[in-house]
Amino acid sequence: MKDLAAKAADPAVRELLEKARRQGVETVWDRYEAQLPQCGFGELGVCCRNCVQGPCRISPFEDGPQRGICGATADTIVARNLVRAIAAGTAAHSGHARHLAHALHRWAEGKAPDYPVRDEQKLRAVAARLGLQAQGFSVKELASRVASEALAQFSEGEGVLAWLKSTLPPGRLEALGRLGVLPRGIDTAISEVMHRTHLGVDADPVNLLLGGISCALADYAGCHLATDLADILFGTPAPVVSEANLGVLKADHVNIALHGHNPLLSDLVVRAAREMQEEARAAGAAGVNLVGICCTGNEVLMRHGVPPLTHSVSQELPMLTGALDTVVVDYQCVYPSLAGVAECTGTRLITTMGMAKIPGAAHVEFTEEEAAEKAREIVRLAVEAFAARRGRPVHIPPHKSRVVAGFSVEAVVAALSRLDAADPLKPLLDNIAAGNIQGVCLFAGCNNVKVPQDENFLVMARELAARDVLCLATGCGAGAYARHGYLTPEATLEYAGPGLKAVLTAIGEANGLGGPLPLVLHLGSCVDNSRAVDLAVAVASRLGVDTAQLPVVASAPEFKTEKAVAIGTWAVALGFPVHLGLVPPVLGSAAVTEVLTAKAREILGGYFMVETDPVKAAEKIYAAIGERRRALGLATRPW
Ligand code: BF8
Ligand code: SF4
Repeated sequence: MKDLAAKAADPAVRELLEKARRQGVETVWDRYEAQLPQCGFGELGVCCRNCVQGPCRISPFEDGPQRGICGATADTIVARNLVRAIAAGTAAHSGHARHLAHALHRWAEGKAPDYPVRDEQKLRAVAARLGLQAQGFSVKELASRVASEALAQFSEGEGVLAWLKSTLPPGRLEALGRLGVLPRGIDTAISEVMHRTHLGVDADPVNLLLGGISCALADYAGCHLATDLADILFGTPAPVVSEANLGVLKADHVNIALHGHNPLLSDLVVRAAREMQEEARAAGAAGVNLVGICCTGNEVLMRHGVPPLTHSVSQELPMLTGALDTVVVDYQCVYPSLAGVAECTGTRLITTMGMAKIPGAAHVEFTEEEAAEKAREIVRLAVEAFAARRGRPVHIPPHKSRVVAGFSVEAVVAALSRLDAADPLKPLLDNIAAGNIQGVCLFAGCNNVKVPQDENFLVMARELAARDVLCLATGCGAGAYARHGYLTPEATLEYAGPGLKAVLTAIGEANGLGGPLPLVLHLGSCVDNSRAVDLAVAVASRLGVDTAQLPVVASAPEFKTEKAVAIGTWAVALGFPVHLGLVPPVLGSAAVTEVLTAKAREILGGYFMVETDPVKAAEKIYAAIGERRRALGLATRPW
């Protein structure tokens, strides 16, 4: 068991990992071990494959090659690799956003009947924020205008992108403008990074990093767009109670896992499953049981209370229960290894996007025009898979935790307004000023096979909450807290410091919960990091300070993907300290490392800090919060 503890903090994951071992099913942890020792050049970021004269690698030792064949230095290569990662992350988030914009646009044109506006209030709020005249327009007309505005963000335009201009404080926009890093279009920014990192274009590491920051700001616009449009199409989340972890599977139900990112597909599967319970019963099941994996899981938890099953590195394991009939995926963070596991366990793996197929999986091509029909087809395939699994042994680890999720900004403001209807942010600000809340930490990002799954998230939230730091979470980080019972009032009573506990209790009681809000507030999927920015910007505007002065920090303690790199970079650009729990592949360049950790602070206010030990990381975050409190003239407490 000791070596299992080094792989995952979640007992359900460990249980299935042991089962995988017994059955000889290969997992991500086995493949990681097979990769060891990993390439030191790659770890330092000094390997370049940007042309076919290479691959070139820069020696960390003085007597080895110090330049690539074209003459590129370690500084150039490290910077180029980093900004290419930002571009890939931006392409993923904004591809997701564009997909939503197309659906809204097609609905407005009468071509995608399954995507009506479900939250007119949000549509009107977004239109107003963008400065669009709404009065006198029908919902369809307004949807068309908002969708057109959204689609216009992608190509090169004049002036500041509407989604940046309408969501960031003017002072911050001015500062970013002076640095020349405001992107002119989302796709423009991505393509410019690909251009400038081609052989023989930009060789200046600082200039390259500025290009990366510009692209990361385009990523922020894409994330915010995705959140706004998903709310318009599927509803703005409100607090919801559910459960999380492998124990949410039900042996006698058709179990369908929704995995990937875009609610465009998963939200319709939720609706189809509700209508098709009878078909499931006709096949001998007690009903259809939907569960979520990764960020799609977050989307359907936030809006429908669908229980999250597992996250990120443990995504292969639920099939080993023998109870999972179908895993439906769209795109991003879906391990291709799922196909092999599905073959062993008889699970049906269904890909749905033309651009994201997996050899060995069934494919149901999703289209916006026939979305509801495709969703029903998927549920039907799952019912068939259930019928085929009867008689096979099932073992569901008995672990699950209660979850309270659904904290959109609108929901947080509504909860706060029960304390002060005229000025909802005031109780939050007063408590920050009084020190009952020392500051805020947003936990974001993935699990990474190099860290015992969830461990860093759990340790850091406990350490910080005990010191009255308000914890927010998104993505697989929020999933970790969900599976370990941290999204509950009980966790607040157990782990929060006295000030934080009092504040969360006052808000909870004012909202009729009879107890505190959860220890960690679940804001949604990774694109929903934009919700955290909205909250921070609202607080900054209310205080009349810049975001870089707020006692607010972001942390990605187990980050993995290029999307996470893009998010971390825009968080720095918006003025926040960002903690990373793994060492990013930049240490091969002292110059790049210096820019990310020190220079960034001078010019942006935000900066990266790397700390792999979770207790020390919490201490550093607390120190960063304290430093900002002191600068605002607020009292601090020692660690
Ligand atoms: O967008 S946290 S592993 S699922 S990248 Fe992926 Fe990372 Fe999970 Fe969501 Ni985000
Ligand atoms: Fe080598 Fe330069 Fe080509 Fe990179 S771009 S592979 S450093 S020659």
